[in-house]
Amino acid sequence: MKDKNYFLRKAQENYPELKFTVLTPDISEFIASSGNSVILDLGQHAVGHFSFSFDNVERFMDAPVRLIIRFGEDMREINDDISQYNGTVSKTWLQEEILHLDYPQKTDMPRRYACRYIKITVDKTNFPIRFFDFRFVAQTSADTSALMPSDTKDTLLKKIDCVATNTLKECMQTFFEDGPKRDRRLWIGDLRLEALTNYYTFKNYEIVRRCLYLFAAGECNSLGFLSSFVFETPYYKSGETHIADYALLYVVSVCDYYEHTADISVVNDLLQICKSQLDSFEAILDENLIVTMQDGWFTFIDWCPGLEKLTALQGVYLYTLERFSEMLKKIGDEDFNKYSLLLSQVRSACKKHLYDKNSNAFINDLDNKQFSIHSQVWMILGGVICGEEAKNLLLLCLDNKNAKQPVTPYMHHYATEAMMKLGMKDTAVSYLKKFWGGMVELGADTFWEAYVPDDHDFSPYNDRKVNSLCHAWSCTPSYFIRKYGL
Ligand code: RAM
Repeated sequence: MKDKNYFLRKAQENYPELKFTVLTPDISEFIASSGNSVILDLGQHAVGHFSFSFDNVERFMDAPVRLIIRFGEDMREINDDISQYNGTVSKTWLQEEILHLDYPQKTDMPRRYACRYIKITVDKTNFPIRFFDFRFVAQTSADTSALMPSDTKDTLLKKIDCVATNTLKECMQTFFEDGPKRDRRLWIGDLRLEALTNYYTFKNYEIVRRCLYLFAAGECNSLGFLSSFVFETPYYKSGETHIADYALLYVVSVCDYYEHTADISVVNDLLQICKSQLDSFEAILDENLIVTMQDGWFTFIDWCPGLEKLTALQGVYLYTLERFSEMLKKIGDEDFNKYSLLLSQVRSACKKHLYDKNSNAFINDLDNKQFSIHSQVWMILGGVICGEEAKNLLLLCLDNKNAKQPVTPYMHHYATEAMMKLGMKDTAVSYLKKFWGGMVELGADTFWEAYVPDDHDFSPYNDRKVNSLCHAWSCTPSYFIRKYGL
């Protein structure tokens, strides 16, 4: 019987092995008095546990010491004043601890951190103390010894590829995390892009299976859509958020898995869930075959403020229907005709109801006449227009400063994918170099959750300090570079 227990058992069978590496920072010891601080540099982004020792110098400690230890993914996080925090997500994600230690000892800090820099501030000690034996035990389930270098000859692409694979490596823990600093959980949208990049890099199929099963075990909402995220610690719990586009992208993730493994047993386990996601979506189409927005869920698409999302969501639906029908055809499933017929009907409906013939673009009343890159990209990925017509529209919107712009590497991924789909390889390469290369120029050693070239303080959560600087969905340059031999 394929119930929650079955799926959780399968998820457990595919538990990936974590690999540990001991890192030592650039500084091996220092002596400090009250008010002194030191910044350790691990030389690379790392996810794991920190330990250190300290001892008396001349005078024997006669009172506890009070230390403030800050972990930063970059130097801005080390130097930020975190007493001023205005974010919409919990301040507790900021990585800082206050420790009181009663006597000289080796201290193993119990929590896991994501950082490159560690700042130790001695807030109070009665006498100078000496710190030494700094160790950071880094962990990942990615097997870096199995990673082949990319074949690209282009220096910037080579660099981008390294940063991208590093980002993926850091997010590969006991499942694909969205960000090892925040939210440290498994989200469908992130999973889809991590798995895709993983097929061309670390090739860890086990972790993909685990993630697919973890979602299958989750609870659907009243409309029938899967949870958009799951926790596994301290015990399994599927999230209460249901994102329409993520429910669809779960189906795409299963199709990707089949494309890269031909593993029919996993597909058979998950096929009914995939069908139910598409059928639940079909149930909320109006008489014109256009989706109707529902209470109790939200549509993601991108963190772009003020974005109207209906057209883009409809594009995700088409994209999913196409991928799913292709897979059903390959596996000889009897429902192939049903979904492929729906695909062509919905495509025609989108051209009729979402496209504006005067402006030759997907601008419509359902999205309050908003012109966005998001809508154009998803309608192209959904196959509503193609060839020269699609190329012209894509170039037009990319060039239009008034069009709503992507703010996450997630949405930039799908824009790049649209270019590749239309055979615009050169445009895609320049786009990729400009966007992801921009982060490299700013010193990124992992790619960020959000990046707006004109606004380095942009945050989806109203405070940059809580942005994740090593974020799963930004790892896809390695997918493009390796798949298309860039
Ligand atoms: C944030 C995370 C995650 C994303 C969701 C929608 O909480 O950044 O990566 O998938 O939003």
